[in-house]
Amino acid sequence: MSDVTAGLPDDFFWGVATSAYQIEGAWDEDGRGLSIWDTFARRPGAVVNGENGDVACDHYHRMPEDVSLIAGLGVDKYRFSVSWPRVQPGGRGPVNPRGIDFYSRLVDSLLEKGVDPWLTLYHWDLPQELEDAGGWPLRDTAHRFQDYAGLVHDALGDRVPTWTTLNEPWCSAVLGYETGRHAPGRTSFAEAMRATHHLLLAHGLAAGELRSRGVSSLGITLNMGSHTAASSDPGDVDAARRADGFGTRIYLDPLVLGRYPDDVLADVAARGASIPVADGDLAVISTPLDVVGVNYYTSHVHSAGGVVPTGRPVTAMDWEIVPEGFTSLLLRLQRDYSVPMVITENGAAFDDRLVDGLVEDVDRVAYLASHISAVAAAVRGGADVRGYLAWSLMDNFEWGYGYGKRFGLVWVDYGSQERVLKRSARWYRDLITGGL
Ligand code: IFM
Repeated sequence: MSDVTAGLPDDFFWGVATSAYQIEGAWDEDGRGLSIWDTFARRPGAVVNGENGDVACDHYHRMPEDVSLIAGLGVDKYRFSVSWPRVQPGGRGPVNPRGIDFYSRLVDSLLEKGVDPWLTLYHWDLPQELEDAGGWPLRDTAHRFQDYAGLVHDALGDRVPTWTTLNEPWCSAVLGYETGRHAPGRTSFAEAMRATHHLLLAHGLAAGELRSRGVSSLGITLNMGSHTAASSDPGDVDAARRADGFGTRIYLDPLVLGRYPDDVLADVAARGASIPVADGDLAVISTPLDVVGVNYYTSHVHSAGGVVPTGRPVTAMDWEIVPEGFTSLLLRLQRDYSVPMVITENGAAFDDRLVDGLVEDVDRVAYLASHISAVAAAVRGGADVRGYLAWSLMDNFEWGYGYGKRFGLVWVDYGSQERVLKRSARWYRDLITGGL
């Protein structure tokens, strides 16, 4: 066994991940409705170079060859997301048969090639009509999500074993409604807090819906990192506490422990906002989970004045490379929440170059090796981590950064839509199939 994976159990699984808006394209085909990202990306200045997901990796049309690519990597699982406006265009009403058919064919193709489909219901592409009605700050959106979960399950529940409700609700709530850097681009802390609660409620309602239909592998995916104080100065310690509170505990405490953390509620109130909890919500939100999906990219050191750079090497996103923060995060999650975990995303953007048909992305190989080692160290230390899914299968639309940031194991030529395995893809395949 490779040193990188030392201590991982024999049934540890491997995969790759993507999301609908980042790869599919076909934004106006086969009855797809508009999503908040279609609208936001057209807002001047919202995305670098004015780029958008209209075409992206054209995966909607190239799905069969992409499934062959996935299977060729030797992975056990492929995590994809369903585009809500593709299968239920306005976010209400009946299913769009042509939209759901795409996912049905995708699932069948994966199963034919021996790859387990892992379905995420929501990776940030809210139907625009629901945003126009109030978006995530509106409680009704959570009920619309429950209905949508049922529609997707009606069509795919017989073939998809693993279901994730939401991907990274922090991004939906905070980047979407507080900082305005993601769709829908609103800038209100109070709305972000309402959105946070309604996203969690949406998760709980959908989880209950799926559970009642017999789904036995159910979870939510959160983006998290380790937060440490730059010094023992009380201002620094409090900054780290707040970052952890708003980044991790505001989600996992209600999800796993059935309550919001008191210190976070006090922080929210101090900023003149509130979390609109109605009777019974916390019981819904804490519907038991089979798995918590962990998305890890970096960790932060905090001072009273903000995040403190530590001088470590960074990725093309300017994110510090901190594998040991990954180990400590997983051990802490095990200690505080004790739920099975899967790494649903981990990876890095670097300034890759295609030279003579090759992409020698040795920095990505080093990143992946050090982070998989970090997971293995956490497992040896007692963390219950069941699998690892690399972000991402292929280069794709990196939200506000457009196509300039490449996270893929596979290079995408956006002109010709040619796919080229990077060195990291070959390395990952060899790791999984025992060649390393
Ligand atoms: O590309 C994103 C993905 O959509 C969600 N998690 C983080 C990735 C890298 O920024």
